[in-house]
Amino acid sequence: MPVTQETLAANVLRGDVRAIARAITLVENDAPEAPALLSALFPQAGRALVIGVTGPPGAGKSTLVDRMTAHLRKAGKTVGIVAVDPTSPYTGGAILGDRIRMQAHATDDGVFIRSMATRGHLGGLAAATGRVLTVLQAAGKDVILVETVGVGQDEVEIVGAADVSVVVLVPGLGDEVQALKAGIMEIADVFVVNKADREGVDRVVAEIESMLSLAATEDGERPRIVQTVAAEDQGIGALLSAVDAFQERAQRTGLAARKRRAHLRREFEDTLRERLMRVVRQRVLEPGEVERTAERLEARTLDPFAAADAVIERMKI
Ligand SMILES: Nc1nc2c(ncn2[C@@H]2O[C@H](COP(=O)(O)OP(=O)(O)OP(=O)(O)O)[C@@H](O)[C@H]2O)c(=O)[nH]1
Ligand SMILES: [Mg+2]
Repeated sequence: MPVTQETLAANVLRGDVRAIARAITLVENDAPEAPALLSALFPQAGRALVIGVTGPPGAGKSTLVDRMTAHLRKAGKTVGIVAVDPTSPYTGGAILGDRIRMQAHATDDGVFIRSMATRGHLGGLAAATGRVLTVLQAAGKDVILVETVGVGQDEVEIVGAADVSVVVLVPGLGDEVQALKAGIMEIADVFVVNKADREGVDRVVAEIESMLSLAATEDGERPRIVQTVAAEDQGIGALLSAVDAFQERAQRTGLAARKRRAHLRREFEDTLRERLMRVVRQRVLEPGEVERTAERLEARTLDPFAAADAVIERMKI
């Protein structure tokens, strides 16, 4: 018997693992069934606490996520994990590594783990991640952990869209802290200095502190800096406390609501842009028109503004 969309949505809402996996595949690939499915799930989403975890490659993000999951499970919380993996598509070594590391949770129905490739998403990676989060939220997960490598703008954006953004650094990065500053430092709600069993922890902490002392904050509160040894399960409780403390404060000050609204506005705008382009491709552009336009642009007999305006003109809007 074929599973109807309604049954699929109902099964996701029940938290059925196979239904969640199937639904994520549909929305990630922007399948024809995706819009109806998301419409059914969206009203039930929005209750989970979304924690973004980012940082340089190899900082220990997956190990941290794994340990945070164990702690959250002990506290009776259900957990969704989304690892946005740059070693796409689908066969990267890092995914395999994450899988093995997180195998401890593989038989636990209260944990759902999913890796996402970073390329090949219609409308972009951030939009695809948003859709995947909607599924996991509707499935009733209490906490969703999103891991990305903080190197690309997309990945930074995804973590910035979480309720709480955790930036993971490690000793011995040196100038990298400087390099990372522009992108991920400013989205940090909580800093983690992982691999605190290594030399140079104090220096990294001092660097973060001096950087934070220069930054203006809305309510005078600065992001907390937590030291962890993820591999030894040290500092995880303190990290989760810092996350909770941030979220409590954010809810009190209204920052949490503002963050969520800004994120949803973006999600709407991204989706609209993507849908508009699709309509234009299907109904307005003639076969080969884009190529012909490119040729005229190259010959400088047409400019991009005029070309775009001409298309809009034909849409009669
Ligand atoms: N010494 C030490 N090693 C750690 C610690 N935490 C993680 N590691 C090790 O660091 C390596 C990388 O850990 P991962 O958790 O895969 O790091 P990641 O940031 O997820 O890596 P990517 O996803 O590939 O960017 C592994 O060999 C871990 O065992 C720690 O606190 N101390
Ligand atoms: Mg990882």
